[in-house]
Amino acid sequence: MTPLTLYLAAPRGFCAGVDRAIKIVELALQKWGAPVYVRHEIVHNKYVVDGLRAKGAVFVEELDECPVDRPVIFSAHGVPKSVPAAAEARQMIAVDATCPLVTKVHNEAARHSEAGLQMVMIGHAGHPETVGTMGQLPEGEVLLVETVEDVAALNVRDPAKLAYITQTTLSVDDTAGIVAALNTRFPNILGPHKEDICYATTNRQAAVKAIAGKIDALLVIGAPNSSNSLRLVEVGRAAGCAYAQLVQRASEIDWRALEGIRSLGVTAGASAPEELVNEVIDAFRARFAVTVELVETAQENIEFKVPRLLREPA
Ligand code: 0K2
Ligand code: SF4
Repeated sequence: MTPLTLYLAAPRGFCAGVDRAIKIVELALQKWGAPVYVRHEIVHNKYVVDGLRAKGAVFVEELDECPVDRPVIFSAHGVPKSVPAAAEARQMIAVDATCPLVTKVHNEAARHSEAGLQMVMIGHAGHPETVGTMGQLPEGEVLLVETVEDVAALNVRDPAKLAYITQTTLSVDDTAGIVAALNTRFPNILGPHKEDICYATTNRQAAVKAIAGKIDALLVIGAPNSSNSLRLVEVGRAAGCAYAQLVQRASEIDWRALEGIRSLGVTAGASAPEELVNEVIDAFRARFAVTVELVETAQENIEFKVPRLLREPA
C-alpha cells in the first residue's frame, strides 16, 4: 500500500460548550423521560442529533412546535430574548444549553446598550448564534457587518457612541480585518477586552495553520451548517492547502480527488464527535499504509457545569 502521513490536528472536535449542551439533553431525558424537545439542532451535527433523537429527543425549529407540558432545551448557539420569555409565558420547563461563552457576548451587548452605546455585531446573517445575540436587544438596535465592505456602508446614530461584539465561531484573521476597518472608521468604538471568538475556535484554527504547510490535502470533519467547521476549511485554504474539504463522515470522502497524495491533514469542528474522526482515519488505513502524527498546538482543559436544575433530582 502507498505510504501516507496523516497529520492529526489537536485540539480538534468537541469543545466545552458542545460537551455541556449534549450532556444537558442526556440529563434532561434521564430526569424527565422522553420526549424532551430541543429548539434547533443542539449542535450542528447530524450524527449527534440522530443519536439524541434515538434516545427520545425531538428537534424543532420554533418554540410553538413544542407541547407546553414537556421540557424544552435551547441549543448551544443561543436564542433571542423573546424565546425564553415565550417559554415562561407558556409556563414550560425550559433549560438553556447556550454556551456560557455565547451568553458572555449576550451580556456584553446588554451592558453596552444600557450604557447608551449602539451595537455593531460582526457575524453571519441568519446564523442562529447571530440571530440569538442580535435578539438580546430590540429589533434594529444591533447593526450587522459581515465584511470589510459592510463597515464602509454602516449608517450609525453617533460615531462616538459605538461598541462591537462578534459571533464566537468566526475566522480569527478575517475578523481582525473587519475590526481594523471599524477602528479606522470609528476611532472611539469599544470592543471586547479579549476577542469574542472563543478559545475553541481560535485553537482549532491555529492547529490547522500548523499543519497546512505540510499536507497535500486537508479534511475537516463537520457539518455544512457548522460555522466553525466551515471556517477551518477556509483557514486551511488560506494557509496554502490546495485541497481542503469538509466531510460529514467517511462515506463523503472523494477518493478520486485524493489519488496520489502522500500527506493528509485531519481535523474536526467543535460539534464533530471523535467517533467520526476515527471512522475517517480507519477508511484511510484501509487504502494506505498510514502513519499518524499528532500535531498539538494547545491543550484544553475547560469544562462548563450543567444548569443546577439538572443537578437536582426530579
Ligand atoms: O459553529 P456553529 O456556531 O455553526 O455551531 P456548531 O457547529 O454547532 O458548533 C458548536 C458551537 C456553538 C456555539 O458557539
Ligand atoms: Fe462555546 Fe466556543 Fe464551543 Fe461555541 S465553539 S460552544 S462558543 S466553546
